[in-house]
Amino acid sequence: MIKNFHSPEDEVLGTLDRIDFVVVSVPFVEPFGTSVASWAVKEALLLRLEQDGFVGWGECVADPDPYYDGETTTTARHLIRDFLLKELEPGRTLGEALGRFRKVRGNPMAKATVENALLDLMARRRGIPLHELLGYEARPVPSGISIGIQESTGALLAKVEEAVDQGYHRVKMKIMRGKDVAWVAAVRERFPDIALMADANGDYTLEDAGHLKGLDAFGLTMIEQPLGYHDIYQHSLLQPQLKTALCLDESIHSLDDAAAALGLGACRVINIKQGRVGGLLESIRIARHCQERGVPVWSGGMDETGLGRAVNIHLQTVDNFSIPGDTSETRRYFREDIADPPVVLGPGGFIAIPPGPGTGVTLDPGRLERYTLHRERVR
Ligand code: OSB
Ligand code: MG
Repeated sequence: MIKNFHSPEDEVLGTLDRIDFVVVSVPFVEPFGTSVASWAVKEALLLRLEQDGFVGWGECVADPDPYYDGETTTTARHLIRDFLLKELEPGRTLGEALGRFRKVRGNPMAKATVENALLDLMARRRGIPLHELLGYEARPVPSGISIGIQESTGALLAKVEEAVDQGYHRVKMKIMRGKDVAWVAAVRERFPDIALMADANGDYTLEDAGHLKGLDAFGLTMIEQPLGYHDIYQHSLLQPQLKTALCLDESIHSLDDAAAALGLGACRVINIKQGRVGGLLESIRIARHCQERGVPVWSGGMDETGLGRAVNIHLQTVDNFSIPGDTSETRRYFREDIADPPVVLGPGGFIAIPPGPGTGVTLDPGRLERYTLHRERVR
């Protein structure tokens, strides 16, 4: 924590001169699949806020479909345009404005988009990096890779080998019914010492507890979201039956959810996707709550473009982000991304914080134009 820092929540909002939505569709190098769905392109809603010649951007983590979470790029655009932007009255502090978002039920991804863009704008106005605006010192960020569902164990092993050779600090493999215990066993046999974890994206039920116990043999750092995508209670019944730590992803939308999960003993780790929990400030509150209870957190990813990826990197300067997250190199996802600089693994497999004010990334106008599906000027 930086000493004597001035909380962005106390900053008074001015008039936004211009507000735009840009929906982009950027092709992935290869499709990314979970137990639920597979995505061949990254479609993302971007929010652009302009004030006094400064520009702040926010990337919404919602997909165009409701296959990870109920929010979509379209519902987020509706919520932002028709309900959230009007709370940004000049003269209110950021904290007050975000407090007003509370009356809009749910929709944390839409809320995070606005918050992210405002914080980027504020940091750029002050000429400081986003992590400094949040109150945290720069530090190298550990890397982690999330490998989607593969066609065969051979294909999976090739992907894991590539990740290990590149120096990733931990490997996450997606699992699903029919591609689980034997697949984890195959990876563990070939790579006995790597930090390895499995993410089921909610593919199992409590009745599978006996089967999931089979994963205890492989020294996984954790199993992510084995049960229902909104569930906390059943995870609290599963956790005591397993040696391996459970980690919740989809079930955590707020500090209240995180507190319920810890209170019930539903998990021993939390994956914080800042977009899924309503933004960076709520993420920090969750990280603190977990830290006070000895529970580590890590930063998840939503296959973001370079913009959202940079936000996740800044977030990982916050205390208690003590486990490598899902932050991997840009070139895994995109042949051509809309933002510069790309994320690359530096010495020791660490990732540097993009230098400069705000998120530290800039959007390339030509590439942004090329991948734009839709533009809407709100003001
Ligand atoms: O469950 O963490 C997940 C991607 C899309 C939707 C859900 C998830 C993921 C990932 C990829 O695991 C994380 C990333 O590489 O950004
Ligand atoms: Mg997950």
